[in-house]
Amino acid sequence: MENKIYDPKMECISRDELFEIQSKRLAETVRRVYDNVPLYRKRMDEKGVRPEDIKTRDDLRLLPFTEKTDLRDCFPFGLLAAPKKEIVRIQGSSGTTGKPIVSGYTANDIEVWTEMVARALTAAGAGPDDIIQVAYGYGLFTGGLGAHQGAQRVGAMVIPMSSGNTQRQLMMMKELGSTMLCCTPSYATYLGETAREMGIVDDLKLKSGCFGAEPWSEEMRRNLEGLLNIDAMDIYGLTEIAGPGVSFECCAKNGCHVNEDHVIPEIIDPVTGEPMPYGVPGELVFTTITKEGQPMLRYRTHDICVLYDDPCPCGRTHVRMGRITGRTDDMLVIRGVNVFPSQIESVLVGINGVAPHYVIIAERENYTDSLEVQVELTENMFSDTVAHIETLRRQIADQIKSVVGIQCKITLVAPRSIPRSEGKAKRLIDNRKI
Ligand code: DLL
Repeated sequence: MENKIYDPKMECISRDELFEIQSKRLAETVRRVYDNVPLYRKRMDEKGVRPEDIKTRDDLRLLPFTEKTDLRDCFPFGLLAAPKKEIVRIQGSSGTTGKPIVSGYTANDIEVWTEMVARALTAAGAGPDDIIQVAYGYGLFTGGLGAHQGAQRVGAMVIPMSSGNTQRQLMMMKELGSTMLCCTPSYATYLGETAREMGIVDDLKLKSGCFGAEPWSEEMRRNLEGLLNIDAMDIYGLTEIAGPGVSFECCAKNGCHVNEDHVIPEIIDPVTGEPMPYGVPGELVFTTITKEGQPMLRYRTHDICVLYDDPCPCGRTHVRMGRITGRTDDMLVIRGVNVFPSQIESVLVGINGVAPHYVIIAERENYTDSLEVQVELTENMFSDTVAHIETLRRQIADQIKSVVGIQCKITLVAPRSIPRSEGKAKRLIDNRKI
C-alpha cells in the first residue's frame, strides 16, 4: 500500500502566502468556537468581539486568552467544538490539581498532529529506511503515541518501547539496529550512559533523535550527542495544542520551527498580556487554526521563550522558537512529567500525621531531575514509633506518585523545622541550572 507522506511545500511557503492561509483558518476557527463552545462565546461577548471582526491574523489580539484553569473548569468535554461522536481520541496531561486536563481529537486532528510530528522526524533525518525507537511513555501522555504516528507516517519501522526498562531498551536498540531514538533528553542521557557502561555504544546504529517534553540546554545536547554519537534535535509541544511536534528543530539546530500553518504563535508580556515583537522574550501563546475537536484561542502556555523570524538556512519559512528558558507559573517539568506544587499539597492535606508545612526541592544531577518533598510531622506523629513514621513516609510517597505520576523522595522533618515565611510561603526551591 502506498504510504501517505506529508506535503513539505507548506513549510517553505512565502510569509505573505502563509499570512493569507492563517487569516482564513483563524476566521474559520473563531466562527467554529463561537458557535459551539459556550466559554468562548461568553468571553468574546464580554469583550464585544464578533466572529466577523476577525478577518486577518492581525485581528488575533482582539481575542480573549485561554488558560489551563479553563480546561480544568470545563473538564472533561466543556471545550469541545465538535460533537462527541466525532471525537476519536482523548489525550491528557497533569492539571494544577489531581485531575488531568484532557484534549479531544477528531480523526482529522489526529491526521494533522501526525503530519506535524512527521515534519519533525523528517527534519531530524527520518525516512522509510529508519528504525525509530519510541521511548516516550505511551498512554494519556502525548509523547508515545504522537511520536509513533509521526514515525509511521514517514514510513519508518517503529519500535513502540514506551519509557523505562533501560536494559531492555538497549538490547532492542542493539539487536534491531534502531537508527533514531525518541524520548526525553534526560532519559536519552541515561540510556547513553548505560550504553557506555555496558560498552555497546559502537554496536549501536543510532544516528539521531528527537528529544523534548522537558527543558534542556545546549550543554546537555553536546553531552548527549557525544554519549551516543548522534545528532540530538529538540522537539516541543503540549497536550492542549496537539502534543509533540507543535515545533521542532531542523539541521541548523538554531531553534524550533513552529508549524505555523496549523498554529499561530505569539509572545506576550506575561504581566500586561500585550503582544511583543519577534526577538523579545516573553510568554508563549498559541492559537490553533486547524483543530476541530478542541480548538484553543490564544492559549497561554506559561513557557518563556523568544520567537525569531529571520531566515533559516534550511529553507523553512516558519518562525522559530528559542529554547524554553523558564515558566511564568510554578509548574515544574520533571523527567518530562508536569508537576504542580498544588498537586502535592492536595495529597498532603488529606494525610493524618503531617502538618501543612512543606517544601519541594528540585535537583538536577547528571542531567536527570529529581524531586524531594520535605514535610513536617505533627507533634503526635513525631513521638510515634520509627516503624509508624516509615509507614507514613511510604504512604505519602505512594499517594504523590499516583497523583503526580513520578516517584519523589519524601523526607519527614521535625515539627516547626521548616522556616515560616511572613509573606508568600516559599514552597518551591528549584536548584536546577538549566
Ligand atoms: O510534553 C508533549 C511532548 C511530548 C513534547 C514529547 C515533546 C516531546 P505536556 O505533557 O502537555 O506535553 O507538557 C507540555 O512541557 O508547556 C513545556 O513546559 C514542556 N516542554 C515540552 N517540550 C519541551 C521542550 C508534552 N522541547 C509542557 N523544551 C510545555 C522545553 C518542553 N520544554
